[in-house]
Amino acid sequence: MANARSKIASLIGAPTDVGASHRGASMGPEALRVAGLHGALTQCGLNVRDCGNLNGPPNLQMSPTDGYRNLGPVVAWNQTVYDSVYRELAADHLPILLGGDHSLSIGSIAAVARYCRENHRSLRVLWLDAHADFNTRELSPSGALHGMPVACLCGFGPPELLQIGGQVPAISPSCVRQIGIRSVDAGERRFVHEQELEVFDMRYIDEMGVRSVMESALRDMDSNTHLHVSFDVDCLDPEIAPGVGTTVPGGLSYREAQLCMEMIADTNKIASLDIMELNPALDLRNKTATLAVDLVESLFGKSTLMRKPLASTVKLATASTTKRLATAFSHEASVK
Ligand SMILES: [Mn+2]
Repeated sequence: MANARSKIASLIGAPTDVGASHRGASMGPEALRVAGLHGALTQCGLNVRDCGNLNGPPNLQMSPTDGYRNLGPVVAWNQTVYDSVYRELAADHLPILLGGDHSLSIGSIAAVARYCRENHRSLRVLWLDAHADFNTRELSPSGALHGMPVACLCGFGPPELLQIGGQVPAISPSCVRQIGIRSVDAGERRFVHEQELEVFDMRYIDEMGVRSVMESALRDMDSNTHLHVSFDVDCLDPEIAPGVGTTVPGGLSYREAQLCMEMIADTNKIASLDIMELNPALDLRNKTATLAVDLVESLFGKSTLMRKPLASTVKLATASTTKRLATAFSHEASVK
């Protein structure tokens, strides 16, 4: 199977914030481009193709109807995202969705799920986020759909959104691993437990460290696994990533996020990606976009690793660690 770095990566801009509670994420795709995403991915060895931006209805900031805000526009945008992501997957490309608010991952992951069903691939979704995004209209005070995408993908939400991928539910909670979570309200927490979502929250990361968390989150994948990463920039600590609509203190540090991305890269299985919730209206001189691009480079194999392979380290390491070290050492030349 071809690894990520020999593929065509398709950048798909989805400039909208119809699912968000604050405006501004609609400018995310352009900020990522300005921060040099195309060139950075090219440096990582990907053959990058920018598909431009998708079109959809404007954000009229309607007040919630039947518990959902802007439902019609959110459905229209997700349908467009779904079609576009599916088209790129079917062409054997690696789609990279540039959000846009996180509700658009419904369309993106529904497309990935369909592609996996049709090609007999198993799916693993890594959901990097401060929030579980597992709200329903009964649980959500705002009705903003960017708080509901994981629930929708798992079959809980408005039928118009659930049916986008042609199968309800689009995915099972068992293929999801959530990382960086630190803001979940009581009702949502109960629902996450009920549905047995696997969540590695910040407390768990504090206690166990990123390495152990990522080893668990990436466990049990094989050569048939399609790894999708849904990267909500608000998983990062607001001190380093202020440009998001819903900042929550206590997020991933720069080093923690780098290790997380590098360990994903080491699996060589990433086959689709969402970069979501970047809000340039709240950013400082495009700092958060630049950081997001930096982390995406690591996600596709750029490593800051300096150490040389020590015989004793390799001897003590487990088989999987040895493989990871070997992969990491092969990128030594690209140290920045
Ligand atoms: Mn999110």
